Amino acid sequence: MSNYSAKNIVTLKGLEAVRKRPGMYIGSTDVNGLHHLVWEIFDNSVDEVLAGYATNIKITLKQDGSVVVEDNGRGIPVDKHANGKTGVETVFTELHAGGKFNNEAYKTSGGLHGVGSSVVNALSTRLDVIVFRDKKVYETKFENGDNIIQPTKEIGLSSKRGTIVQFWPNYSIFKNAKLSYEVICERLREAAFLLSNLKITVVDENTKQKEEFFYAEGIKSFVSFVNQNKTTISNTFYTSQKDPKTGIEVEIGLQYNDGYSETIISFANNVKTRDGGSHESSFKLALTKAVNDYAREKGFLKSKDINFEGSDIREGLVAIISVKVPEALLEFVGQTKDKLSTPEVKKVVDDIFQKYFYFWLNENKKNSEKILLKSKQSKEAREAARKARNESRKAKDKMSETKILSGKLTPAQSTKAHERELYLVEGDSAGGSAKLGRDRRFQAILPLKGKVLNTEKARLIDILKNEEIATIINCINAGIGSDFKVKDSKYHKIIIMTDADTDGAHIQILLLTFFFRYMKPLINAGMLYIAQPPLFKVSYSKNNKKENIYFWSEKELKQFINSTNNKNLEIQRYKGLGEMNSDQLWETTMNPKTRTLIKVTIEDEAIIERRVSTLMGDAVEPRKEWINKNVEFSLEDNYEFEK
Ligand code: TSJ
Repeated sequence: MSNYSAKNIVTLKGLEAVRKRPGMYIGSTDVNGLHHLVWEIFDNSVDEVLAGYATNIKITLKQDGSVVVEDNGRGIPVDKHANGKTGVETVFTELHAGGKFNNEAYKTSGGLHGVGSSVVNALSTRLDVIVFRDKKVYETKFENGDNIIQPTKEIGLSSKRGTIVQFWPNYSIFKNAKLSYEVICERLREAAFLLSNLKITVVDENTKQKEEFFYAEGIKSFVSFVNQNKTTISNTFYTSQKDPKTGIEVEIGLQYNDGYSETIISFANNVKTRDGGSHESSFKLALTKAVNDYAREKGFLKSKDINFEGSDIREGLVAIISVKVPEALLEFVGQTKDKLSTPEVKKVVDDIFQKYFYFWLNENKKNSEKILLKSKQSKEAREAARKARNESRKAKDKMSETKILSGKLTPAQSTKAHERELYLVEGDSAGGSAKLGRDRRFQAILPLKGKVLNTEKARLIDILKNEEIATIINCINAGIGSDFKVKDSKYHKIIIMTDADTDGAHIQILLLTFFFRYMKPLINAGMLYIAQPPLFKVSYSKNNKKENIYFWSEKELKQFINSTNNKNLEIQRYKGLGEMNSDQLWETTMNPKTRTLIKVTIEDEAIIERRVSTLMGDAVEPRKEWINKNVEFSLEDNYEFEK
């Protein structure tokens, strides 16, 4: 570790540039951008952990909307530099003043992280720093970024070490955004899995919640966490190795459950690689090779049998892959720099994983037997599903497509997929209103009768037999599962429209489960939406004319009632879409000019994976209970899948 010095600090632009175009630095000014501020500060403490000087990090959400991040590291340097500023002042007022503030061997961040603490300062109305260092306590305060209202000064003595940063996000930049304790916990829990010697505490003073994350077994604990509510069929395989030639470190944990989905979560230098990359693809190939080799060696696959495909071996797999790549070799690609492209990683992962996993298979006979059996069943199911699909394709060729869908889909007139929207509507009566109310030029309606199949506990072959699901697949016409091609989708928006009640939420969850499992690229492309029908209608007379006004939450309704002098209000609470006539449905829920749609996004794969399997794998009761507890039937401008 070299010493901190002013030479390493490069000044590029003033903080004004950040305030002018915040999105350039933190991605957006919505709730994600707001959370970026927290990650940015937190990552600096993580660097201190990686450098070997800190073991604890604590994050506190204060009642006034500010955030406190503290660690027990060496404390940000407070000595003065050539520019006349102290270390702390430099860090927070000069853009890209990072230099040697980052761990030299490993860049901890890719993508949007690592833009610098000064960006956080630029986007905060206030920021206070307290440094405990060399038995002294130093304080520095900033206002609106550049304005140093309290230059670094000694304020006392202490034997403690560490840094405390408190910042007040500028909420006039992050309009309406609110920090989420849950989102912060999810991200920090993940950090604790990746850094097994780190203890992270999260406190929310608004709700008096508190959580501590410490996982001595790191990635092994991560695997157990994802599998927590599932029935596992193997022990956890775990290895952590370093390749001496390249300096690349590989850590892999995996365990099988009795389900059918695969969850692979990968990281490069502690940054999640959502789009995978060389470490993930190499892992998959190595897994396929190891299992096939083992199956041949043990005579489980005979010479006449063809090999398992990779997907056969990945049913029910939970795997976490973490690689650490020396900065000189580190390369990311893709629009969001979420994909590792370092080619050297391939051989290293392949060599290490194949070798150690093959050992493990040999040493854990009971586990390997189950894995082989499961792979065999997957292979058979895959072959059967292919057959069924071919048959249904043949059947479809015989009948005209319109005939299959007759009486179900009401198509749109436009021939251009990018203009078309598909409404999946709960129930026939609402479907009728939607048909009458829609704009026939670009909106298609598919009414869903009764309950949608729970796709979590079924194999693809049975899912294809389900009429509702088969119709949806047919309408979208872009394949399913590994065959799904988002570019072939016949619609650019798929909109789920259900009643705002428990049953509606249930249907939503079943549909989301289906899309999550079998058409994930559609969600990733931002093409899946949830319609928001209003909860209340208020009618009143104005100049002898009857007027209707709609509300999406009780709060809005109450505000309106309190603000109006009109005493003759007729309030109706909508219990379902069926209570609206077609005009009302168009006006409130379907007209692109006036409607509110919620885009479905996948925020955190591990959490969703766990939640989907917990909720969907179990009986109906826990699911209903969860919906009642967690689904709020009100307007949300940033709905996430897990909501
Ligand atoms: F960057 C930041 F200001 F946002 C921030 C930095 C926020 C928080 C909560 C903690 C930190 C931070 C920085 N914790 N620990 C450090 N360590 C250093 O900056 C440091 C200390 C000593 C030396 C040295 O060479 O003596 C070098 C560094 C980088």
